[in-house]
Amino acid sequence: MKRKRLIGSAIAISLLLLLSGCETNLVVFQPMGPQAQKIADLINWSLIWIGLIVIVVISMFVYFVWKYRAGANSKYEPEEHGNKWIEITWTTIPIIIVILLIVPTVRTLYDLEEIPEGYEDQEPLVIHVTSADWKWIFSYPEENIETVNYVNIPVKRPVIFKLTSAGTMQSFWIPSLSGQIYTMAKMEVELPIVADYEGSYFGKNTNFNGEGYQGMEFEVLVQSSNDFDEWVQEVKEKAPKLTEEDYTEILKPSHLGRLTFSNTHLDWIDHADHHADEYLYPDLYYEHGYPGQIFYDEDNDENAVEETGGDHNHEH
Ligand SMILES: [Cu+2]
Repeated sequence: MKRKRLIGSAIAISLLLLLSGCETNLVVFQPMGPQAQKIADLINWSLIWIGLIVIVVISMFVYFVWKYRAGANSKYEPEEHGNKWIEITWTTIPIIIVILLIVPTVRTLYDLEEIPEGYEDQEPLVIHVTSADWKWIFSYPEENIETVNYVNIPVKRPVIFKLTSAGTMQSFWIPSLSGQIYTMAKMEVELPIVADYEGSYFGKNTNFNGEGYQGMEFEVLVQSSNDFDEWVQEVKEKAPKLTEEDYTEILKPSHLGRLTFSNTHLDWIDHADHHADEYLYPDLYYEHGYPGQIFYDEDNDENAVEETGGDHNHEH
């Protein structure tokens, strides 16, 4: 009776898991561009091998439990030392497994840093991405326009995101189109992507950085190249100019809706530059009634330079 009930609830739980799995939108398995496709392929490849390993190991476990059960006639010989065949087997198989998983992983990692095959001869659209708590700022230097919390890109044209942060570290992720990449102040990382289908995709910050982190989302609108050009033209004509004062205000920890400007902050600051100011406002991060704090590492070289009045002066 007891066992029956146990099996019954196990089936119920697995059904629940499987069914909820169908309802959840697993974006990672619905790639909308070549980069996301490579990631999905790698995940599938790994899942196949992980599945095979699990099946083999559990089958062997069940077999040996059965073979050496009480009352069975199998002879137990624990002295396997010196058995060349067994030792070669349990050394070779893990090496093969590791190679099968590592080679495609490393190859994919390098592939994701390049413009995908078939798109190399097109001129890529360069978009600077600046993260601040808790918003995403997109600057189009060529078009001289800037958006906050949304980014429009043309379909089937390579886009190179050049990412940096104005202060704390964030993580940039558009699950339908790309892998995840960290943004850091005073440095720049590049993420090339291509979107194969028009449509609206979501992107978000996946790095915990304070109470507003979960609202740090943006929309990626993939448009036909005509629609994109029209949109750029419209922004140039109708959007207001961004001033340095407004921009400093934008960088403070807050949730903003969508903003659009007919110039870019790159005119006066590039946060990727090693000597750019960091925009950190610890007083504005209240947690359980206490303001935030910047923790300095005692043996951090840069702090040492600041204390002795070096050129890294971030005070205002
Ligand atoms: Cu510095």
